[in-house]
Amino acid sequence: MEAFRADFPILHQEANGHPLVYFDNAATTQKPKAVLNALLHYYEHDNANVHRGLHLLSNRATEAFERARAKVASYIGAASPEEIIFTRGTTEAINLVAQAWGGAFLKPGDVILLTEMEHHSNLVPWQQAAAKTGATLKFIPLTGSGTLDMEALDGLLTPEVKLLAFTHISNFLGTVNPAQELCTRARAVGAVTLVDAAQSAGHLELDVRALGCDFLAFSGHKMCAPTGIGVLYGRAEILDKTPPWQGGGEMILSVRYESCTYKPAPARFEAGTPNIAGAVGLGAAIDYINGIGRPRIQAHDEALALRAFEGITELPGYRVLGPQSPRGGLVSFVHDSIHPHDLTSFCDQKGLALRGGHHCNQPLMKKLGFPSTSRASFYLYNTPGEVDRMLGILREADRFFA
Ligand code: 7TS
Repeated sequence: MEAFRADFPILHQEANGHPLVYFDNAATTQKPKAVLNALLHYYEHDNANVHRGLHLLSNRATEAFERARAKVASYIGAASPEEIIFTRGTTEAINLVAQAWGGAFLKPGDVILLTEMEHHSNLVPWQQAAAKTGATLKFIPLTGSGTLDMEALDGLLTPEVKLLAFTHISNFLGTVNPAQELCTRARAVGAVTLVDAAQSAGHLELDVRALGCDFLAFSGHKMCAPTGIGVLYGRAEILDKTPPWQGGGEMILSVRYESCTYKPAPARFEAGTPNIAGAVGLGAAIDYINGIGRPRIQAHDEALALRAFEGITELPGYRVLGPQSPRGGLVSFVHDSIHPHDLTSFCDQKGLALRGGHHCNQPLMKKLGFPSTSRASFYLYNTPGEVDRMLGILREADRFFA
């Protein structure tokens, strides 16, 4: 995999006088030249607005935009490109579902079932939907090792549950949730399912039909694509009955002064000029990832996470949170006596980019009793040698702060 490092120009620099080690991939990944070139090519050759101009460039831009939609559809096994809605990212995709679907179908007495390990993006929109509709929030608890308590699910999955929304991989604990089983069991009580695939889409193979989910959301920037582009997959039957959430150009069939009629999905959910270049970049990112192969990326990321898990666990003073396996490509850890912010800053001084903070998981962080943690998250261009360098720096920090 080390050969792929050459595709990422940004990796080849020093940080604070040391070779950069970029371990903040759960926040955002770096972009390969293939994606940067696709953006440049689009702006140098094809740039125009989509779906409207009757001219050559507009037609080329529209074709590039729709080609990207088709690539996304096949990347996640959707039945057709009409099931793919372009959004700003995971956050906007979930807000779309919470406001448009939730606003239309949730009512007092209904239950929105989440898990205790959701990113704020898959929590706050549901708090808002609950406040507006009178629905109630409930949470699948965690076991001591940081996995979902699947036995508690039996009692929670009552007919009142109208929606189960859960993260595929926790961006805080690294836990991989049993997405297919969760969707099957939710469907058995008639609940709609939403999978937050922000931490899985760039790392492992996804097949929305095999998962059996109704909605799935992810962000391009966590899988080699630019920021500002993301995806909401919605099963055709459910999108057909979901009303729009934003109004504007491109989402209407005809408009009178007092009222209008809407286009079918996905246009109904894409009001205004979309992020055309972002979609083109996402298409290029998908080609790039497919060229390597997700099973290879997944095996690589998981091997780095395991190496880090075992290495950090053996260091004096440190503890890794979450289960050892199965685990996505990240580790969150704490030291007995060093504040995570001091530790993360110490690492930065050595050229190692970690994330320190609450990782947008404040309720769980509070429940577990930590102010924050340090997190290392890996991607296809990281190496075992970099993990070993991190272990050396963490050992140094233990001595430095003693
Ligand atoms: N869901 C999960 C599981 C995430 O990890 C993130 C971002 C989001 C949703 C939101 O994605 P966005 O692209 O819309 O912002 N996670 C992180 C992180 O772990 N550090 O920074 C952002």
